[in-house]
Amino acid sequence: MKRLNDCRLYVITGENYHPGRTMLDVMEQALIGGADIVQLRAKDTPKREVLAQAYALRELTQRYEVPFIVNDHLDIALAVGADGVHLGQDDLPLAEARRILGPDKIIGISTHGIKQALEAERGGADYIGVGPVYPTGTKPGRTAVTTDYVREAAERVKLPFVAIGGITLDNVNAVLDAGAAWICAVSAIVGSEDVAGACRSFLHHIRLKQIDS
Ligand code: 3NM
Repeated sequence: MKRLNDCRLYVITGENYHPGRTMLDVMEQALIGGADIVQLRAKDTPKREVLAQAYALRELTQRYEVPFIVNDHLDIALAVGADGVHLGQDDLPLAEARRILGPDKIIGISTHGIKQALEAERGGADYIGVGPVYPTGTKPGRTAVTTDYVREAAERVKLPFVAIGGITLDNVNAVLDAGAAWICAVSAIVGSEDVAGACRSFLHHIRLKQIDS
């Protein structure tokens, strides 16, 4: 199910939800709001807990028929039958991940500049992340790549790419104007009081831009 060209809104699990909400509640609301690909990212969570969350999200995403990606943990992705993995620049190299996962699983790679993007493309990634577009507390300590890199990716990268990092309803239009067709947001969605509504609003902006161009 590699339908990445059609993806518009990628929602990743966060560490901070609106008070009183569980991860599963929030992700279900995101799916109701139209998230069309979901990633489990749990950097500071014990692995057995990540595994349990992955089983639960696998079941949920199957019900909504959207691809399910696991950040970093190939073993967990394989164990739960996820659709793929997302890897950072310091995680397992792409070639090794491909050897383990085979040709059918989705592999996404975080990139922070055009050199990394072209390398991931040559190496057989299925999509790349382009970011962080703006400074973000979700991935602190990384220099923002700004919409300049989004523009460069739109011009030079043939793979589907998702713009990520500090994207909110206030700045998403600038990211779309720079050429992104696919947007990822964590805090602006999972931290919202109305998660489904936040997703609908993002999708509204994305669709308006598509109609425009
Ligand atoms: N990866 P928020 S930025 C998980 O640039 C992640 O590769 C990034 O969260 C990258 O929408 C990021 O809350 C954080 O800024 C995205």
